[in-house]
Amino acid sequence: MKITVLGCGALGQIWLSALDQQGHEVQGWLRVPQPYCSVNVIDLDGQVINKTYIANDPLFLAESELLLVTLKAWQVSEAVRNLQTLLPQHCPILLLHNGMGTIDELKSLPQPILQGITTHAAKRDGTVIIHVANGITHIGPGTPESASLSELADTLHHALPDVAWHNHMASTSWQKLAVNCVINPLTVIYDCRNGDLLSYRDEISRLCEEIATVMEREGQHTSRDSLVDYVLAIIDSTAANTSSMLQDIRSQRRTEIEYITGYLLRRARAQGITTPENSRLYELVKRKEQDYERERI
Ligand code: KPL
Repeated sequence: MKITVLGCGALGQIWLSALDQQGHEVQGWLRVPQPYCSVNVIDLDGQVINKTYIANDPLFLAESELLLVTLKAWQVSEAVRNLQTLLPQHCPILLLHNGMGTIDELKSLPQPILQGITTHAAKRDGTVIIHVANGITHIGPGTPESASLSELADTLHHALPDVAWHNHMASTSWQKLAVNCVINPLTVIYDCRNGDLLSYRDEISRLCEEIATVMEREGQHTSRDSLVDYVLAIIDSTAANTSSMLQDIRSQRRTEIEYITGYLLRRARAQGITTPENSRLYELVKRKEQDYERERI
């Protein structure tokens, strides 16, 4: 397949090299236009992959059979809209990021949109991307036109396993949102690794209670206790991780809070539910973000 990967950060580089190794024709697309992009990845076996791919080629884009978007949630809408007119109308757009809300922003586009969530973990060490943990990528339809694209899961699975297709992504997306609403802001507030959150069980429980209430109203069958169990299991399996939000805060980058807790709060407001614990964390993360954004002005 001919595939354009929009966003050449850690996840983008891992996908570019995996798809290339599987024999797909790939190009990267960068915000600052340049004709080449470099991939510098240490894979799970410790093998170093150092390659250069073409980038930002509009002709390649016009022939692409998949646009894989690995940008941060807050970058997605604008970047995809900028490319949309160059992209064939039948070319699926697969969004792979934390949080929810981007599908609502893009659903008027003619291209079929797919939603994806991944548990692969990667970290940047200087100019090198280290693929630290294997994971599962869940994909499924984000708009009705993409419901028939399940074979894409097989194609992607051969490049970077595991990839699972879900006809209904809402349940998977909400579960992941719940995890990110708890782990990401708490690691920022306590400036700690995921595993250290085991000391804050009461807070986790209060957050999950609010999240479960919103999810139930959104038609997701869940409970505080099942969410707590799920979140604790993820804390345990990612104990050594520095959450993506804490990495963003430490590097003074914009976080995905608007698409994680922000999305939860918008749904809660629409349902007339109050969420004081989640609102408090939202405000605290926003304040940290604003502190360094103000310094830049
Ligand atoms: O998705 C994650 C993130 O850091 O964004 C978790 C699951 C919390 C793992 O670190």
